[in-house]
Amino acid sequence: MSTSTMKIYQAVGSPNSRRVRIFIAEKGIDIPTINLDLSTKEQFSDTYSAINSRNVVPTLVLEDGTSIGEVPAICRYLEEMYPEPLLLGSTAKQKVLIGMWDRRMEQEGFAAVMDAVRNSLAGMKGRALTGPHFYDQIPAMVDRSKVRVTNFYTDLDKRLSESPFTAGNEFSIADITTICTIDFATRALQMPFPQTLTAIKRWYDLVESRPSASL
Ligand SMILES: N[C@@H](CCC(=O)N[C@@H](CS)C(=O)NCC(=O)O)C(=O)O
Repeated sequence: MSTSTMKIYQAVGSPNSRRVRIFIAEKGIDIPTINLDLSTKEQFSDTYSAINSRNVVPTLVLEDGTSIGEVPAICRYLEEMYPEPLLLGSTAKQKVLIGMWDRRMEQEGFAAVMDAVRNSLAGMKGRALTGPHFYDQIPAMVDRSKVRVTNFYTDLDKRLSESPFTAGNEFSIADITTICTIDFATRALQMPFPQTLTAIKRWYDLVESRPSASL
């Protein structure tokens, strides 16, 4: 389905952009994409600053020029506009449980990986946090963040031993955040989940086989 009047600004190697790419693919919609090169700091150009004043990707720009930043907000808009298949739940209970698990995956997993990466990589000097302000790296945070990632894996394995998907019986946005977290930790921190965590392995093989996960 074409949505030719919206546009999505994103970056190829950005895990937050990937969350939205997978969400869009699961919806089966087609949104024109504009790629930014974060390595040349294109997110700070005047043109993009006018689109997203936090200088981060992704941003969804609507037909009337409205900019929507923040992954959960972008996904909420797309869910409202293109309900099938539902990825944010149908009943009140399902919606809040999916919201709860998505937020937990983001805070306990994704943010921990991001902190370890941004406080350690030489290329991130002065960019320990995303956004328009510049923050020094705190090397002491790296080890703690890696412990958080290890604990995230243990807690996730327990959850997935009790539930087919992250937020319950159905695939949802929470699974998208989870797989993006794991692949980001594997690629950027060389911290894949331990193969002894068999519940994660069962879930990962299932989610990785979806065509959207290749994006
Ligand atoms: N909370 C934001 C986070 C967006 C974010 O941090 N994006 C990263 C890429 S994954 C970025 O734009 N980085 C630019 C930079 O490092 O200056 C969201 O949900 O969209």
